[in-house]
Amino acid sequence: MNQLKNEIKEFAVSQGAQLVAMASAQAYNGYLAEVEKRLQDTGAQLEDFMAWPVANMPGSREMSFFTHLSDARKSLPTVKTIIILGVYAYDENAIYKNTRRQLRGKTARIYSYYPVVRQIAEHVVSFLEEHGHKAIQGQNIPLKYVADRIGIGAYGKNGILQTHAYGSYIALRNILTEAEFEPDNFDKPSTNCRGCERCIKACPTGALYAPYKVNPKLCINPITRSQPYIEPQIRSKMQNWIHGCDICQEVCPANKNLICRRVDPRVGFDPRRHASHKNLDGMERTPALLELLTDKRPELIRRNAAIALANTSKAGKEALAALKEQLAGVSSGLKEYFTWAIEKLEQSKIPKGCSISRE
Ligand code: B12
Ligand code: SF4
Ligand code: SF4
Repeated sequence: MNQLKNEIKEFAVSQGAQLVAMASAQAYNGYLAEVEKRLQDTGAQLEDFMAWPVANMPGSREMSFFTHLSDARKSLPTVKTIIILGVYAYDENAIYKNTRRQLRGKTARIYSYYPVVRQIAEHVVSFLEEHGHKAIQGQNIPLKYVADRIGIGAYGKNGILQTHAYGSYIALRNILTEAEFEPDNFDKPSTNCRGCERCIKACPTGALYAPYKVNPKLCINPITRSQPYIEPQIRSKMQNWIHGCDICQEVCPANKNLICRRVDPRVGFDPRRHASHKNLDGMERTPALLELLTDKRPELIRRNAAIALANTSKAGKEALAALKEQLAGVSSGLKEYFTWAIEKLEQSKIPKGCSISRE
């Protein structure tokens, strides 16, 4: 089996994985206790976590998703080994300097690489099956928690797994298999986290409410991807993020000296295979805000683009004209955001010290 283990690792690397590690399948009870505490602290519900209920799972609706994650046997009852894959996601498209002055929206770096790590995982599953071992792939376990325990990396205070070679920009995925492999026994790495708490200070909405802890109700990531209504005071804090948010990773010194990789051709998104990307439609490559406002895009993206324009310091006349042009045709749901964005941009044009007459 050791030879097959090495072959699988070599195969995953040949397919583009930077990290491959194996752990024995077990239940993660410490994880569940922490989730319960998180739910109590924040009053968050399943939707806030971008999670989904799991049918027939005992316990509350909120816990069903996490209970499912907490034990790999709930996804594959005969599982013996968990294989974790990691793909480095900081590429040449991810250089976002000064985008708040450039009518350009930002998308979370790791999301572009979910389709990449998923495709590699699918190939590894086929490889295992060809060798007679049942396997499935997905996000069936608490990936950071398991990766931290087996020593692929360690938690930062921003709540994200950090690695020495790739910082925190690593897209993770698991394979569960009936094949029994010797678990990897890495030395626990010293953490990259310097404890500076820049991540906590920089989080614009206060979503990082304590070291390691995220309130999903305030996190820009789920807000841009789902939330039906965004309060005006949160809109102003969203900067120009239109799908996800990387602020707590951008400010982190552990990510400062990363060398960006070449873009993997598989980052092109596939809506049939990854539900959370159904709104992107190739946006990672052309996140120009004015184009995202148009009715060629889903409502959620148009809403986020309007908010991002309002938060873009040099948006100016061009943005105002585009928002006004679209305003007449937008749905009643979108109208509020477009009107808010227009007002915010018009206000920002008024020189300081002037007052507005409302007559
Ligand atoms: C639910 C979820 C979310 C929720 C909740 C986030 C959260 N931090 O819990 C929301 C929607 C907000 C979210 C946001 C994001 N997510 Co998310 N998310 C998940 C998901 C599905 C489960 C995570 C989970 O179990 N959360 C529950 C909490 C309780 O678990 P935990 O964060 O591991 O908490 C542990 C620590 O707090 C630790 N702990 C507590 N106290 C202490 C003290 C010390 C000293 C230490 C060391 C540890 C520690 O114990 C807890 C229990 O184990 C995973 C996929 C998966 N199946 O694993 C992706 C996942 C974690 N997300 C991911 C990403 C990329 C993001 C975003 C960066 C996306 C973006 N750019 O917009 C943001 C980051 C926000 C942040 N700062 O965490 C990646 C992370 C990759 C990585 N390198 O770590 C994952 C693994 C998905 C993937 N396939 O790669 N996410
Ligand atoms: S910003 Fe500082 S405290 Fe936060 S994760 Fe990075 S090193 Fe740790
Ligand atoms: S992803 Fe953005 S909003 Fe969410 S915790 Fe990090 S900095 Fe805060």
